[in-house]
Amino acid sequence: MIIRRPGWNAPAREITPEALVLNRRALLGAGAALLPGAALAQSALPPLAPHARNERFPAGRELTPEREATTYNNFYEFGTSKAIWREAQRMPLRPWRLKVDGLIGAPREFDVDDLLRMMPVEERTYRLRCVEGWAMTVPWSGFQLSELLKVVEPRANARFVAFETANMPGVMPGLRQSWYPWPHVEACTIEEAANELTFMPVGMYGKSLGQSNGGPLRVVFPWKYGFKSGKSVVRITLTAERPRTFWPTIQASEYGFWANVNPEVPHPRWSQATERLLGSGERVPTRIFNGYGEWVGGLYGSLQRERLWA
Ligand SMILES: Nc1nc2c(c(=O)[nH]1)N[C@H]1C(S)=C(S)[C@@H](COP(=O)(O)O)O[C@H]1N2
Ligand SMILES: [Mo]
Repeated sequence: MIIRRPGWNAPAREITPEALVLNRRALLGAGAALLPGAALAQSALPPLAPHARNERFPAGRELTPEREATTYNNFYEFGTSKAIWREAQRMPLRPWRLKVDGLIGAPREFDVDDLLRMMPVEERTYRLRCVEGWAMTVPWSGFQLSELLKVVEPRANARFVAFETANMPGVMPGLRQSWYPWPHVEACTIEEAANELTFMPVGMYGKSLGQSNGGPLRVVFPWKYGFKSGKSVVRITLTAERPRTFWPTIQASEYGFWANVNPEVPHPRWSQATERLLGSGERVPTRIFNGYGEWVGGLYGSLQRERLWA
């Protein structure tokens, strides 16, 4: 039985796109493409199972053209330019395992495809604001992190959640830049992790998540600057102490732990008052918490002495 709740629409895509089915067959038949280490091209990724669209978090702006969102990226493991999408195709997306460890019932390891069968996958459109001043609006497919937390049973003393990115020196030329503190780890509090906005995308625009946007599995915090939204996650660790994270280690005065979006708090080298939309190039005002204050504003009442906005 289908129960319709307000804000929920019929499944966005009930029909498997034909091209994906055909590509998958070709891939399974070809065999060679499945040799260990062979990258799965975006077009050959397993199609996403049909899932519902959750419209409780209206984006209030047009979707960024898919082409822009998938070819203009920050993914320093592949280099510091925005044009890493071709290079990133070399990262194999299967097999992919996610470890969850630290202060939980017992350490767990999930195959990403098993995880997708376990988790309630849905589509949500979020705005994403990079600290550099550009922004995009993307229909992600994924699951709420809180659903995974329920499964792994956090212990009472777990206060932080860290997300670690894959470390694949063979295909990630950026790792040779040894002055960066690899692997990429960013973290949040357990309250932020449990918030209903914290999402683990496995797809975008109705397709499996490709390499350049952090496939096969990433995290997104739509109310924080984009550098908190770690890509290609292989490990989630619950801790009692605040973990040492990537960007604050590089430059704490510019990129802090909290990184909540605030147009009134400039970056030391530029204003954060406006943002440039990928695609149209239009400049629009930036909103506090990137417009998500209704859901997350309450998380910070007792933290006023922290540097919440950098
Ligand atoms: N592992 C990893 N995750 C990362 C980054 C990175 O360099 N490495 N860049 C971050 C930054 S600065 C931004 S703005 C977003 C960009 O996500 P997108 O390329 O999907 O738009 O990813 C974030 N996640
Ligand atoms: Mo960013």
